[in-house]
Amino acid sequence: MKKVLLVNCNTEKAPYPVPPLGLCLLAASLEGTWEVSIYDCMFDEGAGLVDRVLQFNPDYIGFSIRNIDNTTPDSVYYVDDQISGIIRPVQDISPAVIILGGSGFSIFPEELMQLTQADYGIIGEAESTLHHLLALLDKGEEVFPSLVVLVGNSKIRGNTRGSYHKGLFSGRFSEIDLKIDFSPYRERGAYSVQSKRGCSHGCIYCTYPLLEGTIFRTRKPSDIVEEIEQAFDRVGDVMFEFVDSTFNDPKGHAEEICREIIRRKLRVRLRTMGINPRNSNESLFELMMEAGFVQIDATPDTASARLLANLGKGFDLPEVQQMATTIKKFNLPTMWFFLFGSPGENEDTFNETLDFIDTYINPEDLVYMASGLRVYPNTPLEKTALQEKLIKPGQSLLYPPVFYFSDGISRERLSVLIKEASSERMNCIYSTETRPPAEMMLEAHKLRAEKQIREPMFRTLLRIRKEWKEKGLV
Ligand code: B12
Repeated sequence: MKKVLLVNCNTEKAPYPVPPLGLCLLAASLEGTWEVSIYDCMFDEGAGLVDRVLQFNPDYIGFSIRNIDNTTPDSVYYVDDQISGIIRPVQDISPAVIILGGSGFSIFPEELMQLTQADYGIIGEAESTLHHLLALLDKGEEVFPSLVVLVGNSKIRGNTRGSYHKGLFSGRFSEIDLKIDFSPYRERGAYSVQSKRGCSHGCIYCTYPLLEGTIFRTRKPSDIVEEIEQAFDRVGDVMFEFVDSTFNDPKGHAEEICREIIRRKLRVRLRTMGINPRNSNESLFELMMEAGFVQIDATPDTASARLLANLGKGFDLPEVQQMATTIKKFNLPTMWFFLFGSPGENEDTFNETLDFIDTYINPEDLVYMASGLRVYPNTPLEKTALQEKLIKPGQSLLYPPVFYFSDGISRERLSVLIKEASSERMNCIYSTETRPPAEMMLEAHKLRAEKQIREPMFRTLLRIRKEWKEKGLV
C-alpha cells in the first residue's frame, strides 16, 4: 500500500487554534486504499516534520494551505513562513509527489503553484478529486484531463473550477480526535463540524461561493448529530462549532439539526459562525438554546440599509433589527462583526451603524469593528476595484493584499471614528486590537477557574475590561 502524508501548514493560534477539519475528512476518504498519516504543524510550527517524513517515507505529501493573511489592513502574511519553514524543507529531502490544496490555496492557486513548484494542486473540496488523482498516479497513468488539477509550472490542465460543486459531498465523519492529537485544541479551541457546503449568497467581497460552490448541499441532520454524539462520547465536554458559511441556510435545516440534538438528549455545548437574519426567527433561537448553543456570531457587516444592499448581503435592515432583538431577548452570547469602508460608506452610514449598535445590541455582547475590505480574485468587489482603478488588470492580489475603502470617507477619518466609538463603548473593539493584553487573559482564566464560570470567554474579558476602565487601569 502506498503512503500519503497530509500536512497542516496552519500555525495561527488567534483567535484560537482551529483543528484541520479538511485534512481529517481527506484522510477519511483515502484510508483503506492508502496508508495515511496527518502531521499537524499547529503547535510545533513544523519542527518535527522533516524527521516524520524521513521515518514514514511517504509516496505522496499533501500540504494544506488554509490561511494567506489575516485579512486586516495591518496584515499578518502567512505564506512565506509556510513555504520556507514547512514546505521547502520537505521538498529538499523527499522525492515524494507534492500536492497542494486548502482554502487559501484555492483562492490563489496559480501564484502558490509558482511559488512552491509543487507537482499538483487541487482547487476546492478534494475528497473525491484527491482519491482520483492518487489512483491515477499509482497506476502511472496520465492525469485525467477533466480533473481540477494544476500541473507543475502553474499550467492549468482541465481546470473545471466550480463545476465539481454540484453533487453531495461524501459526508464521512472527520473523527478529528482519532486522526490528530486533539488535546491542545480542547482548552481554547473547538471541535469543528460541517453541516453543509456551499453558499448561495452573493456578498460582493466573499470567497465562500468560490470555495464551496453556490448551491447549499446539506448533510442529513441525523448524520451530523450522530457525528457529534460519537465525538462527544470520545472527547467529552468540548465546544462543538459549526463551520458552515451560514448555519441557518437553507431554511429549516438548522431547525432539523437542533431538533435531532434535542431528541437524542445530548448535553453538548455548541457555537456557530454566521446566522442569516433572513431565515432567523424566535422559534429558531428557542430551538438553538434548547439544543445547547452557548455562543453565536452575527456578521451583518453594516446596519445601513443602503450599504446592506451595496454589499449584496441578501437581507435587509428590518431583518437585522429583528434578529438583534431576538438575540437580546434570549440573552444568547453573540460576537457581532461590522466592516466599515464598503462601497458607499460615509460618515452618515457609519453613524447609522453606531445607532444600531447602541439601540439593538446587548452591551454584554462583543462588537468587533473592522475597516477595509480585502479584495479577492473572481469576486464582484474585484470588478469594482478594477473599474475604480484601485487595481490593474492582471494584478495578483496575493501580496501585497489590496483593501477597498469607500471614497465617501477617508481611511484615516474612519480609523479615528472607530477608535472614538470603541473607546466610548465598553463592548466595542477595534480590529487592530487583535489580542487582549496578557494580564487581562490571566485575570480572566483565574476568575473563570475560581468561580467556575462557563460563559463565553469574551464576556468575561469584557467584564474585566469594563472594571479596569472604570478604575483607570486601561
Ligand atoms: C469556519 C471558518 C473560520 C472559523 C474556524 C472555526 C473552526 N472551528 O474551525 C473562525 C471564525 C475561527 C475562523 C478564523 C479565521 N479565519 Co476563517 N474560515 C472559516 C471558513 C468559513 C470555513 C473553514 C472550514 O472549516 N471549512 C470546512 C473544511 C472541511 O474545508 P477545508 O478546510 O477548506 O478543506 C477542504 C478543501 O480546502 C480541501 N483541502 C484542504 N486541505 C487540503 C490539502 C490538500 C493536499 C488537498 C489536495 C486539498 C485540501 O479539501 C478539504 C475537504 O474537501 C473559511 C471559508 C470557507 N468557506 O472555506 C474561512 C477561511 C478559511 N478563514 C480565513 C481567515 C483569513 C481566517 C482568520 C485568519 C481570520 C482572522 N483575521 O482572524 C482566522 C484564522 C484562524 C486560525 N487559527 O487559523 C480565510 C483564509 C484565506 C485567507 N484570506 O487568508 C477563509 C478562506 C475565508 C476568507 N476570507 O476567504 N475561520
